[in-house]
Amino acid sequence: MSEQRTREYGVEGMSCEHCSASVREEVAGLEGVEEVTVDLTSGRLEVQGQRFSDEQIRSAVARAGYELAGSG
Ligand SMILES: [Cu+2]
Repeated sequence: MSEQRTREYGVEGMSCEHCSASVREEVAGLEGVEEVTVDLTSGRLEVQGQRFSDEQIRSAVARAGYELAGSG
């Protein structure tokens, strides 16, 4: 059974479009992720898809070189 979900995260440290593009690419490459929206100004990351976990998102954001807000 496929369960569609939408989750929002905050990303710290993005300062330009290159940053947000890196984050978007890494997260979009995750299995189960279908749509990724990154708002550079607010640092908001919105992910739509199926069966992705917060931990996967955290790792993908880290690979891009950034951190989820409030992850400490
Ligand atoms: Cu940048």
